[in-house]
Amino acid sequence: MKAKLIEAVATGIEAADTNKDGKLDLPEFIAFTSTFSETITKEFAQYWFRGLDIDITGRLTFDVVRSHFQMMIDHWDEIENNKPPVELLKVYYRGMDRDRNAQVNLEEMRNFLQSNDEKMNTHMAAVKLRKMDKDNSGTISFYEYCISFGHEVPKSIDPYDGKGPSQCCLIL
Ligand SMILES: [Ca+2]
Ligand SMILES: [Ca+2]
Ligand SMILES: [Ca+2]
Repeated sequence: MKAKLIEAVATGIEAADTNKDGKLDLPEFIAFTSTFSETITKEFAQYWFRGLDIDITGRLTFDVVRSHFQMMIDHWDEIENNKPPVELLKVYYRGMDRDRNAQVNLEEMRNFLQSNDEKMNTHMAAVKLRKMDKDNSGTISFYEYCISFGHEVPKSIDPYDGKGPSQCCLIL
């Protein structure tokens, strides 16, 4: 898959822009992911897209798509060894956090895991959640999520890079 992904990043992004508006919407993004992997489900691609679409515009610039997948290529071995870099965890986390409250609850986590694994059920998701939930709040903060993958990050780490809903309300 790595070789295919390198090729897709080099030549496939603009080609996936079928309506030629200079950006990738969800169907175009799904078509793009299918050029380098046959195993990515439509549901998982949807989570992926949501995680990348930090401004919720429904369209991704070529730059966002290119730099994201280039980052995956650069960190390929870590990802394969289940130690994805924090930048990738941010994308997963934002995808999971459907209501964008910077907490992932059991339902959000189960739905995300199910998109990638049809055998996943609520019980299994709950076991995973409990393991990650260091402060026993019943939800997973981004800090807890990073720690569970072995990343030492500050507690204040923001999965939305200052573009999330909580920041917008502080300014108001
Ligand atoms: Ca387009
Ligand atoms: Ca949430
Ligand atoms: Ca927690």
